[in-house]
Amino acid sequence: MLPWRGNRRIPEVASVPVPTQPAQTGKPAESMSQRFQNFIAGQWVDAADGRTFENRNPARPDDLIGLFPRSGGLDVDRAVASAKRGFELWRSTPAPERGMVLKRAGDLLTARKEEVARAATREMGKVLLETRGDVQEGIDTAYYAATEGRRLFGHTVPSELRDKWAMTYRRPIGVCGMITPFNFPMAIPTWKIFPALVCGNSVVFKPGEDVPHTAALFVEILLEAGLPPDVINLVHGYGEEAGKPLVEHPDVPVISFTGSTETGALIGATCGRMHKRLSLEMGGKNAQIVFPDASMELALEGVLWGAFGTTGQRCTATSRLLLHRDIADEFLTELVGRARGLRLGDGLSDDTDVGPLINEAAVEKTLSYAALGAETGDVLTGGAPVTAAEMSGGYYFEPTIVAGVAPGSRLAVEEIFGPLLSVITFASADEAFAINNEVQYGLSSSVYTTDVRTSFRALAELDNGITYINAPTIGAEAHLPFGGVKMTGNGHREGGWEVYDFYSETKVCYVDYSGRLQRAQIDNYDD
Ligand code: UN1
Repeated sequence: MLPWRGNRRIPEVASVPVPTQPAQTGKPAESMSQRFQNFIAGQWVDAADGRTFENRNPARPDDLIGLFPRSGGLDVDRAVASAKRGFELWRSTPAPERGMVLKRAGDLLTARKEEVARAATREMGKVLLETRGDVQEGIDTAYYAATEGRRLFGHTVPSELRDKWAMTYRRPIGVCGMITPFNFPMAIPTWKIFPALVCGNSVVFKPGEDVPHTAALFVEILLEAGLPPDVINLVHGYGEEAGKPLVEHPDVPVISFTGSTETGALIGATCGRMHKRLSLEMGGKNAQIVFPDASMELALEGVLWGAFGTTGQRCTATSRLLLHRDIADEFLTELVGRARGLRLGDGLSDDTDVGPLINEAAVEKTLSYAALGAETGDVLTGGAPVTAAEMSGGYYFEPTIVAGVAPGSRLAVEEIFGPLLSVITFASADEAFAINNEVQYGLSSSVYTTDVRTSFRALAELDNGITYINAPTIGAEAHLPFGGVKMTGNGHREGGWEVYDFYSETKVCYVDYSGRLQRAQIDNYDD
């Protein structure tokens, strides 16, 4: 059993069914064939050309969750036109009032937490304990953003001239295009959409094609909370067909994307050419570093959770374990035993520790890295997909640990996004920190030690946006800035207080009440 399950069992809500037909007014129109729709210009509508794609449960692919619109450029055009109208309305709504809508969204998410968590697990596979946490992250983000409606501080500073006032305030920017991944189907959309909304922007939301149902529930909740319809538009579909026209649309000045570094580079090129404001959250190759003075129990629990929680599908997942050579053998023996004890299964089942991967392509990718591990290292456990008939054809992969990985080799530097942990040994803090830093990514890092000097050296020297001491590489809190350095990001942060800068434009205001021409940067006091 995984350490994160602990003793504190959350009582199951008795068989809450995942609705295929949300109950509120303004609901997506769905037929008996579970057909979902886009939300554009205040209406639930099909894709312009009527095409659809299937959304299936990765734990049992014969479970068809529904058909969703396979949108294209025309749908995006309509959504952007609507969002432009919404922007005009929303920008003039007082920010505290905008905040109240988010407060109600937080309340509704709280009331529907179990239902949304179940829908999310059904479509993307991670265990219920985790999708509940995912929804909770959205709730926390809602309440933080709601109160920000009463702050959104500008600055008032002294002017260098007499009888002159100088200050700044924040203005909304316009239509924001939000492109989100599958792994946090509620938290990540809320990280982007709530701050954008409280700042007065409108939104076109293109969720990951593996998690459209959670996105539909989210939009439904926003509408029920009182968000005016044109302010939020939902366009389902694939990145190349629906995401690309959104990124390229001239009336969308802001893009926020979470996903692969490869796709982020393409988006970055377009946004650079079109002078768009862009926030990128991309790959990671996060390391947990364990020193001999650490609590071994704590470090073992940390790496199990960091590497195999969410089936390794977090940008913050622990993908490398850096072990001091003096403790490596003992630590690995214990770790392998515990990894073998993890129970794979449907995330909706109470007995499951690790759910399936998101799809077949993810299984193949993880398998190719496991094969590389067999060639170049030592596969201590796992290494193969689980195809047993009793697993309902789900996309399961054994938790895999590869030891003897050479620093700089592909297993040591490439993002896998699956349950595969590469183990590297080191002899000194200098060496460990250098190995941590030698990858192109820089999201999170974790150091297990009881030495205060090693701890503070790590905080200073590790090239990551987030460093944990005695905690795993995953688990960032919603009210602190989230993001990474190097190829993980492009300098922006989500969450916390910093994200409000991204979603607002600074207006500088000078008011001269001297009644005469005063010239800045010129000595006015002696004339
Ligand atoms: C991600 O993996 O894309 O810090 C986000 C964490 C979570 C968020 C992860 N709160 O692991």
